[in-house]
Parts: sequence; structure tokens; C-alpha cells
Amino acid sequence: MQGWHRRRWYIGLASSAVAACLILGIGMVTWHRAEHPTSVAQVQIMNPHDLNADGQVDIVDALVLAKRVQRHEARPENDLNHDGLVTASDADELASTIVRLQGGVSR
Ligand SMILES: [Ca+2]
Ligand SMILES: [Ca+2]
Repeated sequence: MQGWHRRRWYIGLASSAVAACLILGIGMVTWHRAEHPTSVAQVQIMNPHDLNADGQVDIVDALVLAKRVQRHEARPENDLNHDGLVTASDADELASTIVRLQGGVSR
């Protein structure tokens, strides 16, 4: 009888440990996704000129870049004319490229 209780106690302890590991694992995955919301797959398919991340490159992205330049929040990858600086000319370059595309859309 005492052995049966002990075995039952061990099974309960093991079940609790498994449940704790699952909860911890789910918590870690949830935390990781919250800290890193963009997955590697999304980075690879995302157009670097889609600055508002709406799935298309259009004049709104040029406006977003112009605002970033005004606020000194532009990133090095926003240097579209490759002159080593991110300025209003890069926003102009993006706008010009969009206009040349005739549909204004590049995916
Ligand atoms: Ca966009
Ligand atoms: Ca530039």
C-alpha cells in the first residue's frame, strides 16, 4: 500500500514537471515572438522599400522616408541613391522610381 502511494506521488511529480516544462517552453516561445515579431522568412520576402510594411511600394513609402529624414530617423538601408547619406534626395529617388513604374506598385 505504501509503495502504491509512493509510485502515485512520483507519477504526480513527473506529471507536474512535464506540465511546468510545457508552460515554460510555451512562455519562452511567446516571449521570443514578442521580442522578435518579424520572422526570418518575412525578412527574406519583405521589400526593403516597403517602409510602412503594407505589402506594396508606393508613394506613401516615399512620404514615410521623407518623414524619417526630417526626424533624423532614417536607416542606412534607406540610402537609395548610394551616396553614403540618407537625405531628402533618397525620398525623391524612391518617388521617382515609383512614378517610372507607371502603376506605382512594386512587389
Ligand atoms: Ca508600403
Ligand atoms: Ca542617399
